[in-house]
Amino acid sequence: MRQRTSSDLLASARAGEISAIARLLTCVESGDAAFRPMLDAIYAAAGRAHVVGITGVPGSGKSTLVAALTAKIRGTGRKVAIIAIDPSSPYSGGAILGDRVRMHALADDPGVFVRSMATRGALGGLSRGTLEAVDVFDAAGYEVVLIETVGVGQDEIDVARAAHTTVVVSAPGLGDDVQAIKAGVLEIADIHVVSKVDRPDAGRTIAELHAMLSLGPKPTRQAGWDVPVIGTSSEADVGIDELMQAIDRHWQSTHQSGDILVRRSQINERRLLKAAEEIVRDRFARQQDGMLSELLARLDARATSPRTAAGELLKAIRIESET
Ligand SMILES: Nc1nc2c(ncn2[C@@H]2O[C@H](COP(=O)(O)OP(=O)(O)OP(=O)(O)O)[C@@H](O)[C@H]2O)c(=O)[nH]1
Ligand SMILES: [Mg+2]
Repeated sequence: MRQRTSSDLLASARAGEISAIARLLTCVESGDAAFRPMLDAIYAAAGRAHVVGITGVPGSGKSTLVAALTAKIRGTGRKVAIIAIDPSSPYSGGAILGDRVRMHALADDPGVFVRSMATRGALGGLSRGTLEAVDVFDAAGYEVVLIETVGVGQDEIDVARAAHTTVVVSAPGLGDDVQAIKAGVLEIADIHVVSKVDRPDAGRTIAELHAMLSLGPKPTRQAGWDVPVIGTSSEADVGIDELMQAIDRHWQSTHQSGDILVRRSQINERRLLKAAEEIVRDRFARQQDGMLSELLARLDARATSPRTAAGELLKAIRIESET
């Protein structure tokens, strides 16, 4: 078979060919420099999708919610891509698994693509591959990209920095306090969800969250946007419509306020700096035997300082665009 060129692949992906999308994802994940022109083409073709981060503590019902939300969004005709970071359930091989009828319907839907990404970036949080996977889906015409991350440590902050809209999920019965109340997490939410409202203890969780929001500093993420608290039940199909509408409203609001331009620019700045950092790290790693060990010896002897040594190293390895 003829080797497909990158523009062939991209065209097939845009036409909705699943195998072409899968192939592009494999290329971006490989990180191989040979695919850089393809990445450039993908990036150039991206820029339309609404990237929504869904985060929350383990077991708060994120995956179930993502499945229910995806079904709703599909109902409006939009295509949905799901990226699950460190998933424990219930995704497999590009489809959503589950015993619920709704999820079965999604499993056979060509307008839904699920990608699990088990690895984290070397620099912590979301890996470069995650954001490049977002570009692939975006370029392939998926209108909505949902990124599910388990909210442990830095991840929820990281997903908020990569998404246009961030949904923080809390659930009743996972502890005494509203789990969202961790340093920095209240502020990153554009939308709060209290899931599992079919449970009797959900009312208390919602009340606690409202109390926290009224006590805490006003979220400064976007002026003119009141962060809603939405109760949902994926089991009983409660609040999912409302959540979809809030997500859509937030998207429109960022466009009306011009905030979308700021967010896009912030996302690009982080990506640029991370990419540069990665290139430098790569080069440093390859420099192990030569100058690096010599500089380390001088550092050990305190014959130079880290800052001066770094300057010498950077000068010597001459990082150029071919990296
Ligand atoms: N009662 C009730 N249970 C739910 C609901 N949504 C999810 N659950 C249950 O909560 C548990 C965790 O759901 P998941 O969707 O896997 O939660 P998660 O946040 O994705 O979990 P991790 O990915 O492991 O962090 C499962 O046993 C679900 O069946 C709901 O609306 N109501
Ligand atoms: Mg999950």
